[in-house]
Amino acid sequence: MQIEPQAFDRVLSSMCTEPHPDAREAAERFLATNPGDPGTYPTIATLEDEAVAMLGELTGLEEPAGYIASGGTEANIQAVRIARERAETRTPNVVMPESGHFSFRKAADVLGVDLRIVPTDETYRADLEAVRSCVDEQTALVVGVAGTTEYGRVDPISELGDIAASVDAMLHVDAAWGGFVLPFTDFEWHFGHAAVDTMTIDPHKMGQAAVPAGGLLARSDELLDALAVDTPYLESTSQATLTGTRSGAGVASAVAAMETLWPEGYRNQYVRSQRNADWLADAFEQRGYDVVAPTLPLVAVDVPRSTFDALRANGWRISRTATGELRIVCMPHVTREMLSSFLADLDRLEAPVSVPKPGDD
Ligand code: 0PR
Repeated sequence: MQIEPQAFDRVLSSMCTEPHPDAREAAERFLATNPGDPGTYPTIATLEDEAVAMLGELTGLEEPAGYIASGGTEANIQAVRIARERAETRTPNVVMPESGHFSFRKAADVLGVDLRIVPTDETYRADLEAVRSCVDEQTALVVGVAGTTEYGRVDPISELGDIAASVDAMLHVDAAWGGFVLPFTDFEWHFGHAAVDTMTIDPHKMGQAAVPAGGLLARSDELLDALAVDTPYLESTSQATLTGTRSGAGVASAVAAMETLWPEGYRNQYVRSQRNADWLADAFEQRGYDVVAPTLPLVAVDVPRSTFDALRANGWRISRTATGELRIVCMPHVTREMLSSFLADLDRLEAPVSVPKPGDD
């Protein structure tokens, strides 16, 4: 097979990125290992413990429970599953702001829970009044997002925790994308800041690990126990993961990326990405576009549909929010040069077309 994967030089829509060279190398070495069978593959199982311990360090948790999942979707499904298992009612509901990721829709569907979606406010964050009036005795879980997929916003996590506690529900924070940049901001988002029970934080997004490496964290082993099933013919006795055979490459690459980059490498990356996002937002504003000011390295801007289509036709990998704004995620592979070249294409495409006069060649 001679085909090479596509380059990253025009990718502005992805929440994944080029893995760090150390992560790539570790992934290749551990390609044939299965952390789903720790009795047979003890080395990768030990590495997974390390990965979870390091994720705990990022998220204010001294003795974290958790595992490296296939991605944010699996981690979110499992968090809903924990809440459902622990709920006393047989008709549990989950309350989530509309900015929550669509993986919760899958979770609700698979797990048979009622997903209640509440509006966000004018700052694109969970509307606390709406959450308060939506929760009830059947609420098993309240979801807050720390780094929303569309606008990079951080919900008021601590207040959501209070609301969850008022009805004896759990609090899950989805920091799938934001988790590796938030440690360098003033946001209050993690286990050390608020009554968070479970969290999604994905090394394969801002963590610069290879795909697949998602992260599910829980405040205590007891929460994870809600997921455990017996594994009669394995040397280990139970399994809390959703999938069986899992990617040792993902686990090893997550450890390698975190060992190399935590904390200074990630801090430098955050600063660089945030500067790029702020610079890009300014550049759009100077051109007269409406911009949703970036609070994390993600810019949303209102450009006409025809311009968006023309940029895509020019090879730019860009995507849109549900309401149609162009969305640019300043991932590690996104450089200032790329953004300048993107803006040059935008200027060229938006320039008034000069209509040739009769007689012109
Ligand atoms: N939670 C949040 C906040 C997310 O942004 C995402 C993914 C997930 C959970 C689910 O994670 P997994 O995709 O790992 O299961 N957000 C992006 C999306 O679905 C991911 C993405 C990745 C998009 C690569 C494009 C891309 O090229 O839109």
